[in-house]
Amino acid sequence: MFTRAIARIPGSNFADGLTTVDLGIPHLDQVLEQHAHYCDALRECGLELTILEPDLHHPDSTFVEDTAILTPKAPILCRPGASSREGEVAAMGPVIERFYQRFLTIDPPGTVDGGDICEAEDHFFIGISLRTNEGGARQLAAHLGTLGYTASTVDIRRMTTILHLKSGISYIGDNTLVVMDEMAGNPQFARFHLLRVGEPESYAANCVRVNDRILVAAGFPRIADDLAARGFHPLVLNMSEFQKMDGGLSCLSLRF
Ligand code: CIR
Repeated sequence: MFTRAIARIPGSNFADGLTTVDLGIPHLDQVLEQHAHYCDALRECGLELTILEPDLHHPDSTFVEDTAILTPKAPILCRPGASSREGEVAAMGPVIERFYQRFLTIDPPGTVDGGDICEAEDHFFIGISLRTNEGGARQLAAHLGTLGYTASTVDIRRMTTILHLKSGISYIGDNTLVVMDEMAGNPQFARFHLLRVGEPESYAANCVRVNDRILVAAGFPRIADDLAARGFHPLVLNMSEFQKMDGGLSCLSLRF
């Protein structure tokens, strides 16, 4: 059960952030509207929100998930792989300190983006990507080990279709992983029930279980139907403007 979440309102320079996709320039009014709906959805799931003001020094800072990993036992502050995003962590530290007594860190030259970390009960999959390097993954696995969790790595560096591990897999509870077809054969995922997402809907592989609901991106009816057929309760949200900047549902909040 989650009780809280942290989100940050997108800044007026949101469109200056990083992106690898060619889906056009986000429209600020729609960005803000979609973000507000996202926050409402988290409240509907029963969460108390801490909403941070826009940070104009960091156009990508609305993607707060990349700055920290909030485990039930302790938070770990990340060290983003993109230099333009490094300062986001310093701004998040004091916010996290309101809720936890201590935090662990990732030290240079290690890098870890929170979007590369997929928690499945007491096990953490750590994506090695263009953002999370092997040194960062080793530090993170060691921290998780001291907290009593297990961890393993999933190398996605050769995949051109996803930025972060969690763009391609989501753990949604009930021993179930939503996974892009391209990754479904990974033996590490064999012990889970797999809900496979085909190429036309692969963006929707990034979905988020929040208590008794699952946030799912709008426009991908097949995955929403599959989830409903398996007894999950999808809550569908328009993410078009965040998708233009490589962002998915999970990136917009830290849930704990
Ligand atoms: C970036 O490239 O860093 C941002 N434009 C998107 C970050 C998305 N975060 C995530 O998937 N966890």
